[in-house]
Amino acid sequence: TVAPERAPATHRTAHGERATIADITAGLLAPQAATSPKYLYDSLGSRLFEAICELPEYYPTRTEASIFARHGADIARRVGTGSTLIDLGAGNCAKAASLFPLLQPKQYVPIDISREFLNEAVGRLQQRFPHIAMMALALDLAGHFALPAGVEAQRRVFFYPGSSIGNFAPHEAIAFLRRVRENASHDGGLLIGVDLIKDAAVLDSAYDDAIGVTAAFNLNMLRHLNYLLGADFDVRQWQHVAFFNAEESRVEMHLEARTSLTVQWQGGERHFARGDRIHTEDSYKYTRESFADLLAQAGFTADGNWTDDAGWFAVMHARA
Ligand code: AVJ
Repeated sequence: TVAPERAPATHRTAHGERATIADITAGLLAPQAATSPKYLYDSLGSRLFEAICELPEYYPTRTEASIFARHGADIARRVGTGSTLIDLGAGNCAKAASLFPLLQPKQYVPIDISREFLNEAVGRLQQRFPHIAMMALALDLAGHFALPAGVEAQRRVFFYPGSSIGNFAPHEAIAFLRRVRENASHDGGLLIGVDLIKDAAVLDSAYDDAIGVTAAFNLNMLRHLNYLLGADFDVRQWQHVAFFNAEESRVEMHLEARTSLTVQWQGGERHFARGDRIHTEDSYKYTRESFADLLAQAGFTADGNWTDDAGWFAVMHARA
């Protein structure tokens, strides 16, 4: 079953998220123009992200998978079997499904903003794992979220892989993890994937790959904004810029004007000089210590972490 969406369908991204013209306009008109990374994900954007995950330069997905493959038994000992596995931003549910044999959850609760996508994935999964109770929830995790009564209250384990936490600034990440903990009850936990600080050249190429898939992913946001706002961005007038900002410990993505130009949309217009940028995404990187500290600030107790040989990515478990 999928919970009904409550908010009126005004403007929605391909993932079903409410996109307010006013919000996007405020970002585009700010002294440093910026947009939320959620606008990277229309249907083409989601497929481009899937392609990014196959790139040799984009190490997070395969490195995380290698950690689960190598340390799965140890991870399962910490997490325990028979839990209620709550998958935050589940998408196609593939990552969680690959852990079912190890974690043997009693109930699986995938949460994603895109209801249709989720419904399809869960339908298929339920046939493969008929003994696991499944309850798909279409929820926007950006706000306060409360889990409905059908979600088992005992042994809730929240699963947040892929370093999705990196899109939050640290203070936002703490607030988000506090909300997760509030939903976890006393005997719950969190299993999370965290991307680690590493050589800047490795980070730079992971977000600026040789064949330009990440560039296409970033530039595609302009097409999406054209659709959402009725804007007149000319994609060819912009270029992808991505780099590791060591001071802020984050990879930044920007779209940079290649020429002097003006963009108009429903409710606004802005001139961009050549070289001006729109800040489209931050992807924060941590050390194992700095992330353990962040977990502690959110009220969690760190309980096991695993990494790859190069120390590029970490999977961490914490108790509520
Ligand atoms: C989906 C937020 C984890 O930050 O690595 C990939 C998104 N952006 N390449 C990341 C992304 C550019 C990704 N997350």
